[in-house]
Amino acid sequence: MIPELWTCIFSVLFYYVHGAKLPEPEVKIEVLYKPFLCHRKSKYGDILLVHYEGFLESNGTMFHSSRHHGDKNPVWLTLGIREVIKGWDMGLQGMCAGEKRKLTVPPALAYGKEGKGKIPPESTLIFDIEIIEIRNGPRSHESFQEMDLNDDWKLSKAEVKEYLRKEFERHGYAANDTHHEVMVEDIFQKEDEDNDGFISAREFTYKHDEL
Ligand SMILES: [Ca+2]
Ligand SMILES: [Ca+2]
Repeated sequence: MIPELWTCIFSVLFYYVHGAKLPEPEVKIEVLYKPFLCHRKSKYGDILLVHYEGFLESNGTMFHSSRHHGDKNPVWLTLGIREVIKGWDMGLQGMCAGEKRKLTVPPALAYGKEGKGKIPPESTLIFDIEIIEIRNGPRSHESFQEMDLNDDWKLSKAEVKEYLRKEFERHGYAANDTHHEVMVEDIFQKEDEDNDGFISAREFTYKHDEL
């Protein structure tokens, strides 16, 4: 068969496989301030200290400000485990301490059809968020042993995925295979420094991105 025809068939197949899907909802990210010095960037599993203001896109109403409401302290959160809305898990990655971002979060990545408290159903939300501090998530010897199910002193992708599934359940969220696989790939890309397909105890314990 002539190559052009193959290309044509492939394009048609590609259209049917990918074109039929609804577009994934996205967070719009605007960087308002980026510090000159950045020793490390936020990633899945990090613990972040943030100050934020949240607004309704529809009429500009501020529904929360961590600086003015409650105890007026910044808030701690763990990134990437759905402790916060999806829009934050997606929009707060790769940030430096001191960086400020404006996130525009569609309802599907925020409080959806239900809304919550002062937030009406189907609201697009706008957040001004400043990261005050970034800390490593738990990287103790104990948590490594807990993850290393077959005790071979290295973590396979299956073991990390199983750990994520348990963590999600522990926090009261339904397990999500596709989401976990994306997270596992992201984790291995950053942690498996010698690319052997496993995270060794050494790779797990020592943080090189802070040097
Ligand atoms: Ca293992
Ligand atoms: Ca490795």
